[in-house]
Amino acid sequence: MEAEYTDEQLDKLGITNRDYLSAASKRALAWPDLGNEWFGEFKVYDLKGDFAYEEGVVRRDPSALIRHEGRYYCWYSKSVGPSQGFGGDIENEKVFPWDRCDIWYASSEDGWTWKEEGLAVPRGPKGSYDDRSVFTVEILEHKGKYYLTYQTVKSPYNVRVKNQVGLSWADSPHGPWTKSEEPILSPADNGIWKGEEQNRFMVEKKGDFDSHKVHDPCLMAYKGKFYLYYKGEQMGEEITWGGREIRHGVAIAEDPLGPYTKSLYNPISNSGHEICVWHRDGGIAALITTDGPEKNTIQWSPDGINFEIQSVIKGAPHAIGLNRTLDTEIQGEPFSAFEWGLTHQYKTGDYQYIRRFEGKRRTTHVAKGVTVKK
Ligand code: AAL
Repeated sequence: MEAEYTDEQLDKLGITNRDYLSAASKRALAWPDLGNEWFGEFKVYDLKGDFAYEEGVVRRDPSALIRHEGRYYCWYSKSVGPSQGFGGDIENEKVFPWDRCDIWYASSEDGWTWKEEGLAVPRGPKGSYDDRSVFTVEILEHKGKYYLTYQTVKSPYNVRVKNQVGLSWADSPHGPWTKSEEPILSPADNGIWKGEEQNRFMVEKKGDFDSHKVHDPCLMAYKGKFYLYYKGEQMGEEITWGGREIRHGVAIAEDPLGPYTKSLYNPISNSGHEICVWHRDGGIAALITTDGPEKNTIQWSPDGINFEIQSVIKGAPHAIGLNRTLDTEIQGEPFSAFEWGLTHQYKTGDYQYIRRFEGKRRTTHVAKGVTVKK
């Protein structure tokens, strides 16, 4: 049976003739009736002090911002020197800018000039699960305690190495940090590599969406529990019609220290990259960037699990550290969660630095010199 469309629907979409609907018009008519509240654009700026670009140093993947005793705080991955990739002596070289990282932190009074406070969480001793790199950190402040979740790699950092997630906690943003003895999250164990060669595309079986790596952890207190959002990478990853196969999952715990159980609904996105999630209207909102057919969308779920697209944006700064001090859970327009925060940018393939983004809802498209009455 043909669907019935109203004249208003056709008029809004500018469709000429209801008897001659193109495939595109049929798709447009099936779209949900979404407003413009989640649509906006971003600008990115250089920062001052210790977040100004520094030759020879990698600072990347900034955490969310929290405020403590009148200052903003941010955690990030820090390493030094160039990366050599996988071609050489991986035992002694650095394969990626995020290899051989430790977690450092910085503070700022105004969000523009940053002071590096020092090391927060170092790599573990030789033989431990995090002996090679600790990186891509997020912060949760909950009931006067502080929780850092981050990626971990154990040596040797070869192409097929599995990445896990670690946790450290403290009573103050300044530490001292207590590390979990074991990782709190690991890749699914149901993929099977093909052959012995260090090749991540050769598999007998791909396994779950997170069979190779669990990345970009972000811990949220939600509905009396702890939701650990993360990015999965799959063994035998392919390039699809939407680009890389990257999806997000969530693991839930009763206590911030765990144990974390992966949701049976995983994966909870079919696209994305770095996790960027925030509380909104009793649910969880997510920015989905970089990879997959639904990249460059903002999505929202009423339950932290079932996400629907709310807007399609031009793109967004990468690896966003949201500003958790903004009161955007129920206040203001949804896009106001992006009023300002931190991101990183590639200066070169070897070196990244932390910058500031500002995001603004966009409602008009006008020529220079034209004023629009709102
Ligand atoms: C980022 C993140 C993770 C990856 C690497 C560093 O974009 O997805 O953190 O491991 O790249």
